[in-house]
Amino acid sequence: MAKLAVENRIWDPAETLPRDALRALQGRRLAETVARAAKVPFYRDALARAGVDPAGVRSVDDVRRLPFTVKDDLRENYPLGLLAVPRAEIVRVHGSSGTTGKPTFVAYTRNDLDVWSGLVARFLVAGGLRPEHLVHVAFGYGLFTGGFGLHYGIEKVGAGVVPAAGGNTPRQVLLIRDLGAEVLVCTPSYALHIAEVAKAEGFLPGTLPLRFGHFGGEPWTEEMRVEIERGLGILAFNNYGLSEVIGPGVSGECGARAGMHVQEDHFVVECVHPETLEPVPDGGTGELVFTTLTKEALPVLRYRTRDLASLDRSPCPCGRTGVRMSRVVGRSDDMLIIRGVNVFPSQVEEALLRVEGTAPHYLIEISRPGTLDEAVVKVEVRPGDFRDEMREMIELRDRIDREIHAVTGVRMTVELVAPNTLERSAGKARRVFDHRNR
Ligand code: DLL
Repeated sequence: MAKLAVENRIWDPAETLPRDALRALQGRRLAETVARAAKVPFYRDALARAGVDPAGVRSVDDVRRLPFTVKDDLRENYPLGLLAVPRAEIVRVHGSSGTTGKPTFVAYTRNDLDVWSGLVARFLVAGGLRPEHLVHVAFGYGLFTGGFGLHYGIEKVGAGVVPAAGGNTPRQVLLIRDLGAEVLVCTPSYALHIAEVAKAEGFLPGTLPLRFGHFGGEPWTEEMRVEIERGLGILAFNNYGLSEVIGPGVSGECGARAGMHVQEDHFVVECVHPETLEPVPDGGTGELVFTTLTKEALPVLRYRTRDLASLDRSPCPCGRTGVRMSRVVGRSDDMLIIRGVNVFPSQVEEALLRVEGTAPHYLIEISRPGTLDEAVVKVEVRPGDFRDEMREMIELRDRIDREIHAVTGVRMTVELVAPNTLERSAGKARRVFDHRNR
């Protein structure tokens, strides 16, 4: 069995519920959730179509009879059509990228926020956070659930927060050093970048006050963990979540760092084959599907995450009983995460369609030359619009640049190419080349 890297403290006794008690609790909460969801016209219809009588849902095994929810369902019910409470009960709204220009929104009641901060507190404490620590949060604060989600979890533990938000890395290093933060919270790629900048500023690994790091929001590897730990002289922990389900806090690592415990008293997790939607046996890789058990404002039934991972139900030395999910090893759709921001190729296409003079031929190349992602969009100019004049071409490029930024929230390098120069494919066009070595 894996050794624990930190002293094993448990924030909430519910994390160690025996499996049979946990299943019973899940069954009760699932019945409540389905009853609540049935008040939403979208779910009322979906349940009726699936032949599910909400009153007949009793055990957690009934989850398999429920209809699936996908990101487009949220989009089609834009902005908040899946709300299960009166609008007046909303105390917070967050959002994430949709497959096109519009984001998908999620909402929280007072109780949802309380549950959420408790879930974040659990994984932070499992990974070494103590009330006496100061935590440097370098996630964006805004519609993204990372900044505020972690912020309130840290406060719940009673630790201090430095809400640094993203950007200006030398200043981040200065704040960490001068305020003496023991814990760093951000995306794993940004942690690597902070390590790189700290080194360039003359800090030897381990000379910053940092001791622990909690990273998530994008995929990363064990190799990256080793690099971050060496570069910053810390222990690094992985945590996972998605806005549609709640945000960060769906699962997180304990001191064993052998998978992320899913907070099963609040979410039912399934691992299914992405095409047949049939269950994948434990240990096999499939798409994770979550059903919320306690969310009031926006309960979701069988949300298809598109994240590919596996589940491990073997006992953990930390005593937590929640099933462990592996790292996310891929996606069953084409969503990209560029510098922590979720981006769909269809968004880039939508931006290009807004600009006259571009042909529908483009490709996106993503790489990580240093520690940060870089995206280059190559766009073919339509034959009639191809000019020798530099000024016009620069204007066109700048317009595309602005539209892509407006739709995706990410700055990409736009390269205009001459008509008919991008390779045509006989079948499905390959638009994305991801050279990042994850
Ligand atoms: O990224 C929530 C979050 C914020 C989690 C901060 C952890 C820390 P979304 O913006 O909705 O929410 O993006 C969700 O990000 O479906 C995964 O593809 C990816 N993702 C999140 N955490 C991890 C992780 C937040 N630890 C999408 N490893 C998810 C791999 C992750 N991928």
